[in-house]
Amino acid sequence: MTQDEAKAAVARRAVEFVEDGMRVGLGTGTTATMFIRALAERKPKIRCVASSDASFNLGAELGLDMMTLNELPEIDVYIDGADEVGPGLALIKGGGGALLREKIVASAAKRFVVVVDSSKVVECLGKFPLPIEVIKMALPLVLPKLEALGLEPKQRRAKSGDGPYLTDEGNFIVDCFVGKIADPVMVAAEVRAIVGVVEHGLFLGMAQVALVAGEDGVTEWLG
Ligand code: ABF
Repeated sequence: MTQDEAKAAVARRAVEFVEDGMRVGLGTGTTATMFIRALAERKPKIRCVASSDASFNLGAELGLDMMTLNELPEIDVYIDGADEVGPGLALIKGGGGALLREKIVASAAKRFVVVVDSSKVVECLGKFPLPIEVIKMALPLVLPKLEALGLEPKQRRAKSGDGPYLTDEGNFIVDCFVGKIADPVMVAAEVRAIVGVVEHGLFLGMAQVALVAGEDGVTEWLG
């Protein structure tokens, strides 16, 4: 099974978590995009919010009833990918740059189902660089503080190579090359305490279910 086939398999399985009448959070990234497409094919009678402009626009284009959190502040199920899934369904997210809105939508959901291929599953978080969203003017203050924590921060550049990467909220992203995050709760608290940090990509105690696709098909893990 290729990585794309695995992503497609979890995306299809995730559709089973959605029932007519539900308020559904749509995630961001390639796996979430496959989920949105598979969901829209069924023409469900649901209302949706999205964790990025890209997913909002895709949902609207495919005929889903897209709303804002203002109109739909409570969500039954949020379905999104991740960059790493560690013990206890602790996650690193934000490789796609949408971590702030992803965490906001996840926090509004009764149930967060994370959808990944098995290459994302790790015994210890941190091999994938930890993304941190930072207010633009605070960057010169935040970078040395992240360095002092030993997090090896590097500002993300735009994919076009043209200037810094900007999130949907107009903030910078700093990727931290940690290697191993032995104590994610402590790192989350240290990073959050830095003034100018808007949010970090550690999603701890947020996901209730992980759908993981590997050679044996899709397995369901509970957090
Ligand atoms: C979002 O998309 C992000 O949190 C994460 O960075 C990415 C997952 O990657 P993929 O594109 O492989 O689904 O879920």
